[in-house]
Amino acid sequence: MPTEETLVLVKPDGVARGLTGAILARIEAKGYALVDIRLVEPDREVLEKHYEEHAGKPFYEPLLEFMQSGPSVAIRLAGNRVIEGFRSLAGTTDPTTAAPGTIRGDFGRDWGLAVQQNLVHGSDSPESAARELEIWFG
Ligand code: DAT
Ligand code: MG
Repeated sequence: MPTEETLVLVKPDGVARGLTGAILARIEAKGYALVDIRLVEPDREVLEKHYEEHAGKPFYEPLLEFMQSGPSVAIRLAGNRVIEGFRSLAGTTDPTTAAPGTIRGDFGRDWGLAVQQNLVHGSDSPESAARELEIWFG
């Protein structure tokens, strides 16, 4: 089976809080391979494509605003079952209730802001991964 790839983002809160290294350490300790990594400052058009499934939801506009509040780190990550594996490392969406031991569970919480600032993004399926890697890495 060919090695799978996924898109990981360390979101603006993760970069601003100086957690990029701690997050990368967990990814590397798990044994996944960094294929490409770059600091990005996406414009609205990129974010509209990335989050198209959420267009029209109540958190959509605040989410796009938050994602433009500072740089993110985009990572092309490879490994066997890496899509599922990184989602497991990240923890569930709401950082308040994400399990301890996960990135979101250990480093994230609800800051009382309009959008959950949950530190990382990981693609949720092979189709999403292919689509999102094209958006962020071309
Ligand atoms: P995930 O990032 O776990 O794949 P998602 O794709 O459902 O979650 O949502 C994308 C992002 O949008 C998520 O990381 C944080 C934000 N978000 C999702 N649901 C939310 C909600 N109910 N309130 C505020 N922000 C939300
Ligand atoms: Mg998602």
